[in-house]
Amino acid sequence: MAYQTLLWDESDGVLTVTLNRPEVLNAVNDRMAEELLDALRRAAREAGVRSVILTGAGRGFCAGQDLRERQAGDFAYAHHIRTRYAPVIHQLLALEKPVVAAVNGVAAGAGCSLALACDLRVASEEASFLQAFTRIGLVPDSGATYFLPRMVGLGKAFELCYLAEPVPAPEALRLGLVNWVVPGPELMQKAREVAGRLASGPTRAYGLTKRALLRNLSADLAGALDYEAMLQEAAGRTEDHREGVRAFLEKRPPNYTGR
Ligand code: LHQ
Repeated sequence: MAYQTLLWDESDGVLTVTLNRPEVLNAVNDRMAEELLDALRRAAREAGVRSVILTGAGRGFCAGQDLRERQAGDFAYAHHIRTRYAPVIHQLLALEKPVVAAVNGVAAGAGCSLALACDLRVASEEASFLQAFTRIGLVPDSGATYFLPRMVGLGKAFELCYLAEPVPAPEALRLGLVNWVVPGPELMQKAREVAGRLASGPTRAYGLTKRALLRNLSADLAGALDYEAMLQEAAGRTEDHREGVRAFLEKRPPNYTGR
């Protein structure tokens, strides 16, 4: 698929996907939703991709649904969310490779949900996070009501969703919405540093760790312990595990290949 709304850039095992409709702060139209899903599926398939950065072109990260694409009231809302947004969120979580959001500017509505569905977030000092939905009489979607309370607690989630005020990057850091905040010019360097480190790590172990953390969000202890045991069976059979132990015993840094 030739991308019209995304940029795909791959180097040293790190794939950078850039949402590229800067004139509308990378608002999501049908084409972008389709392309993003395609790009994430491709990232899963390609063994050379060992970590992913998701960022936005221009001054915004993503302003959520393109509100000019259809007139308010004319969306088949449930169908639109089920067919455009939910598959992207599912794919981000199902992608068994680390995904880092490099949040370069405002992340609003479903654009904020996209950032929250990534594994890690680096934000520039100019970034902000906005639960824009209730501002236009809508309900938080695309996973916002799943991730927000888990990240910031239920009371704060209510505040962010009801009052729909932008959360500036330093406050987002304090709340645990982001992992790092850096000056704008250093954003991609920091994101590449994190994603690069992860791309040279034990890819299968990261993928299985992601599965365990996500699935065990809603497990009981017995279920969580058992699921971990099952995944360890798979991690224990990888070449990277053998290499990790060898490197430890030989007192040298490991050379992980993702196998
Ligand atoms: C936009 C947008 C945008 C189009 C900025 N669309 N053009 C799911 C399913 C079905 C239906 C509905 O929704 C959903 C999920 C959702 O995502 S709902 C939430 C949708 N998003 C929003 O409500 C956010 C709307 N945008 C804003 O509130 C502001 O643009 C923010 C706070 C993000 C940024 O404000 P400013 O920095 O002041 O920028 P701006 O407003 O001047 O925007 C720059 C341009 O981008 C402007 O175009 P223009 O031609 O006037 O320069 C905006 O119209 C355009 N733009 N967001 N979502």
